[in-house]
Amino acid sequence: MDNNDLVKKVLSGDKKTISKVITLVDNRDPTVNNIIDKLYPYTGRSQVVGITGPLGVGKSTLIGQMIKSWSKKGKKVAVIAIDPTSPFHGGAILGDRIRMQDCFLDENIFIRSIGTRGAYGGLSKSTDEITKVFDAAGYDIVLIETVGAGQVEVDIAKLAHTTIVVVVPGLGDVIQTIKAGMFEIPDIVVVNKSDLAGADQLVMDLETVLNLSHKKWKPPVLKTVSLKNEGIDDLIRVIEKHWNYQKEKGLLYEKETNKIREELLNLITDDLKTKILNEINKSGLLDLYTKKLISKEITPYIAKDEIIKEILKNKNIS
Ligand SMILES: Nc1nc2c(ncn2[C@@H]2O[C@H](COP(=O)(O)OP(=O)(O)O)[C@@H](O)[C@H]2O)c(=O)[nH]1
Ligand SMILES: [Mg+2]
Repeated sequence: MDNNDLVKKVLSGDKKTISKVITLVDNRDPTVNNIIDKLYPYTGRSQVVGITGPLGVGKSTLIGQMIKSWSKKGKKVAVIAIDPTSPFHGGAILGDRIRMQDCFLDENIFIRSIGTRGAYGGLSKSTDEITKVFDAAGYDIVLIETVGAGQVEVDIAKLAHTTIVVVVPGLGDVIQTIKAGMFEIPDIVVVNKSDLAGADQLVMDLETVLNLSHKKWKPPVLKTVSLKNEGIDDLIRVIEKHWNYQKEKGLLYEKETNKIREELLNLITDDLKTKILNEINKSGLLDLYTKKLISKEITPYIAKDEIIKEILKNKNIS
């Protein structure tokens, strides 16, 4: 199958082909650039929702309920799980938790796990490109599950139109964490496992803290019990509300502009880096200057300047 056939099949929503293209993206196959370019004109319709939070707070369980609910409403939903421990991974672990098999058989739903190998930059690039594949294939919503941890969270918040942070009662000092740096990340905060003690207090504390945020949209705090499918419909309503809010205020356009500009810059700098490294390898200068450095014939910064000057001299880097 050539790229044109692949693209046609993705656009028609063919799950097998979508899966194949995602594998190409995940493996950073060189044909991907051309496929993404061909899909690009058909993107821009999906709502991208990031779901993040510590391991074990119930993100996957929550997502399992959300996608069932959406599917009943006729929405097409894709899930990208960037989580090595996600129950979406294999057959065996799925069984007793939630009947995820239902979801695999559901025409409206596509679940895909991707590895966390590679640098963060690489991870967010793959995630973004997989999102584009689902977007072009006609999925209304693309959910991205990540285990909350510093930079990944920030990257996903940049990618997503709506970012949901999931917390649970009794999990250390959630309030401090939110204050410390996650302040600007959530658009919605979910207190899952609200069947456990301390949920109401946590909701109140979170509301107090989040009210101090300078964001125009004050992140609502919602209680859920994902095991019992409680609070899910409210959550889905709020996600839709946030989408409409952003559209009405022109915030989607602003977000998209910033995102595209940053992506373009990343593509350029990645490519330039590769090309310059190739030039350096071809030139043999690295070996030469390493020797000079060892014999103290030269110093590091001067060596660096000389190599760059030499590489860029009369070079039409292409
Ligand atoms: N008590 C309680 N347990 C839950 C709830 N939601 C999920 N769990 C349990 O929490 C554990 C972790 O769930 P999982 O969805 O894998 O969490 P993730 O790591 O955030 O994706 C599982 O044993 C779930 O059954 C809930 O609402 N209440
Ligand atoms: Mg999970």
